[in-house]
Amino acid sequence: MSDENNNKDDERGGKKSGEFRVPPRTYIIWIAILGAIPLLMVFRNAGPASSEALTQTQFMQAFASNQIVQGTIAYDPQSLLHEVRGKYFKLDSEGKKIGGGAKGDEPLPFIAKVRLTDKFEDKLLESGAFETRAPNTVLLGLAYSLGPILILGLLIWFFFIRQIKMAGKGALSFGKSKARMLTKEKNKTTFKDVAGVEEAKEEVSELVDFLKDPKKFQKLGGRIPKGILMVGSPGTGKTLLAKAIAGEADAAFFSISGSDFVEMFVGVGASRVRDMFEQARKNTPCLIFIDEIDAVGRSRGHGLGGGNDEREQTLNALLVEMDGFDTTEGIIIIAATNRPDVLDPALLRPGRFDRQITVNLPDVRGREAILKVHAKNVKLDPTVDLAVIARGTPGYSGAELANLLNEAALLAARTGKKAVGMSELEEARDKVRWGRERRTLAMSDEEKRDTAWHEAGHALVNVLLNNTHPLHKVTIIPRGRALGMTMMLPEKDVLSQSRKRLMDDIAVTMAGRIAEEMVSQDISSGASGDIQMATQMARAMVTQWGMSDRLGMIQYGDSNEYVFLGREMGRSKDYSEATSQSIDAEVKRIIDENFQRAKDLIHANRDKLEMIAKALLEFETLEGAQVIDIVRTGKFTPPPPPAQVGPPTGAQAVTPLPEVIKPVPPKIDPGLGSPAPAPA
Ligand code: NHX
Ligand code: ZN
Repeated sequence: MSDENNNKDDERGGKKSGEFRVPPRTYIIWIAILGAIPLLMVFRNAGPASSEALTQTQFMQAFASNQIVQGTIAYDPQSLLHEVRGKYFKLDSEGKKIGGGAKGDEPLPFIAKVRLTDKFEDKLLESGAFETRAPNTVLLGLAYSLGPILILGLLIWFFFIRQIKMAGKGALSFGKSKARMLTKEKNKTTFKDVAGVEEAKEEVSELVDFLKDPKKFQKLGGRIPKGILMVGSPGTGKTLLAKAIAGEADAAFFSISGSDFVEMFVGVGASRVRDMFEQARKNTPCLIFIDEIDAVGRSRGHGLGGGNDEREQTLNALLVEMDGFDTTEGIIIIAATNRPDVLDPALLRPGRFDRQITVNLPDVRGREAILKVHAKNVKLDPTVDLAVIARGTPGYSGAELANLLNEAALLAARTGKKAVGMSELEEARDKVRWGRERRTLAMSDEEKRDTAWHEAGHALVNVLLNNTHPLHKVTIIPRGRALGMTMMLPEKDVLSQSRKRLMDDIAVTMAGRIAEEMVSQDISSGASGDIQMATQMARAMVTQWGMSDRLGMIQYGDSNEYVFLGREMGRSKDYSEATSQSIDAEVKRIIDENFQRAKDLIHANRDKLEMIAKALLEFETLEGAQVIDIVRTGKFTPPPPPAQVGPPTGAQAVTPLPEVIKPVPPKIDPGLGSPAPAPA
C-alpha cells in the first residue's frame, strides 16, 4: 500500500521536474558545442599544426621558382606584416619537386609572415595562385571578449536548471540513490572471511536462512525483522559481516553510507531513499546495508542551531519506506553505527531497526583468527606465531589487525626480507597504534635526557607496584606524537578494571613527570597525555564506577561525553553544584594521593631510576624484562652486542613479544633481549 504512496510521490515529483525536463545528454552536447565556438574562432586561423614556417627569403624563393601551388594572404595591421598560408612543393638537390603524402606528390602546407609591398602583393595575386583572406582580428577580438562571458553564462544556466530539477525527483542523477550494488555473482564474501566475531555471526545466520527462502519462514508464522542495527566500534567488521550475509544467502548486496543521502539541497536525500528502495525491489532477494546510519538517523528536533530539514526529510522517507515494505519481498536492511545512543528512537521501534546485533572488538582468539584470515595473502616466516601477536594486540580491531599484517609485509619488503618475521610484526603493531618511528627527529641532548628520565619513571613505578599490567617495553625513540613511551601489556584482555589496578596505573602515569622534574629541575608540557589519562581514569572511578567511598555508588552525569550532540544537551549534568565540587575534590584527591605514592617510590629508588634512564639513553629501547632485572638486582647487565652484522634497518624490534611477563619479577634470562640498533 505504501507502494501506491510511493508511486504518487513519484508522479508528483515527475510532474514538477517534467516542466524542465531536457535529457541530460542533450545538455552536455549543447554546452560542448557552445563552448567550442569561441575556441574554434580562436583557432580557425591557426593552420594545421604541421604547417612549415617559411622565412621571408624562403617564401620569396619558393614563389620565384613556382613551388607554391596556392595560398591566401591576410594583412595583420598590428604587426604590419602579411600572413601567407598555402601549399607548396619543396625542391630536391636536382630541382625536382617533392611533396608529402603517400606518393610524395601532395603539396605541403606552409605559413609565412612576410613584409609585402603593395606592388609585390599585387604580383602575387596576379599570379593566380593567391587570393586575399579577410583579416581575422575583429572576429578574434570578439571571441576573446565574448567567449568567457558566454561560457560563464552557460555554466550558471546549467547549474540553475540542475538545482530546480533536484527539487523534484530529479531527472539527473542527483536524486538517484548512490547505493552501490554488488550482485550475487560478484559478491564472493562468505562467513569464512569473517573471523573473530563468532557471536555476531551466529546471531546473523538466521538472516541467511531467511534470505535463502523467505516463504519457509512465513509459513511457520515467524516474523523476520526488517531492519537490523549493527552496533560496534569502527573497524570491527560490520560491513564485512553484512556482505558475508548477502554472500552466504546468494542475495544482492546494496551498500550505501548514511552520509551519501545527505546533500545540501532539501529533498534530495528523501528521493535517494525512495530510489534505493525501488532498485532494491527490482533485485530481490537482497540486503541493503546502510553504513553510518547516525548521519541521517540522529535524534530529531534537538539539534543545535535549529533543525535540519534535509536530514529530517531523509529520515522520514527512510521510516516511511521501511514501514511500507513487507519482509516477504525478501529485503533485509542492515544499518551500522558505532553510536546507537544518538539514534532517533523512531528508528528503533518495532517494524524498523528493532533488532540489535553487537559486533564486539575481537578477543585474543578472535584476533588470532582474524590474523590468520589476513595472513593468507602474506608470506610469513615459519617462526611466526600469530597467537603471540594476538596476545600483544589487546583492543585492536579487525581493520587494525589487517593493517598490521599489511604494514609488516611492506616493512619486510623494504628491508629486503624474503618473509615477514616476528620483528616486522611487532614493529607494524606499534606503527599501527602509535604512528611511525621518527628516528630522524632532531632532539637536543637535554630533551633526550628528560625523555629518558620521564620514561624511566613510568617504568620504575610500574615494576615496583604490584597491581599494574606487566611492563612490555620502554623506548625513547620518538614515534607518532610521542617523544618516548612506556608500554604495558595486560596478561589477558581487560574486561573490567579493579580499583587497586587503577590506583597503581594512575601512580605509574604520574611517575613520568616526577622523574622528569628530578633531572631537569623544571617541568615540561610533555606530560599532557599522562595528565589527561590519569584524570580520565580518576574521574571515571568517581562518577561512573562507584569507586569513591565519599561519593558512593552513584552515576554522576551521562557516561557518554558527546555533549556537542543534540540529545545530550542538558543531560550531561544531573547533580548539584555542591556534588560537582565534591567530585572535583575526589578526583583531585585520587590523583594527589597517587602522585605522592609515585614520588615516594621514585625518591626511594633514585639509583635504580638513574640506571634505567642511563640504559635507555644508551640502548634507546629496553624490554620489560630488562627493567625488571635492574629493579631486582640493582645493576644493569648490558646485553651482548647483536650477533648480526650490517647496517641497522631501523625496523628491527628488540625481541619477539614476550608471552607473559609476570608483574612480580620472575627469573629472566638476561640474554633475552638484544639491544636496539644504534641510532643511525
Ligand atoms: C610536543 N610531544 O608536542 C612533543 C613533540 C614528556 C618525554 N612538543 O608521556 O611525548 O611532548 O610517557 C598520546 C600519545 C601529548 C597522547 C602521545 C599527548 C604526546 C609521552 C605530547 C613524553 N610518554 N609528549 C609520554 C610525549 C610531546 C603528547 C599524547 C602524546 C615526553 C610524552 C608529547
Ligand atoms: Zn609519560
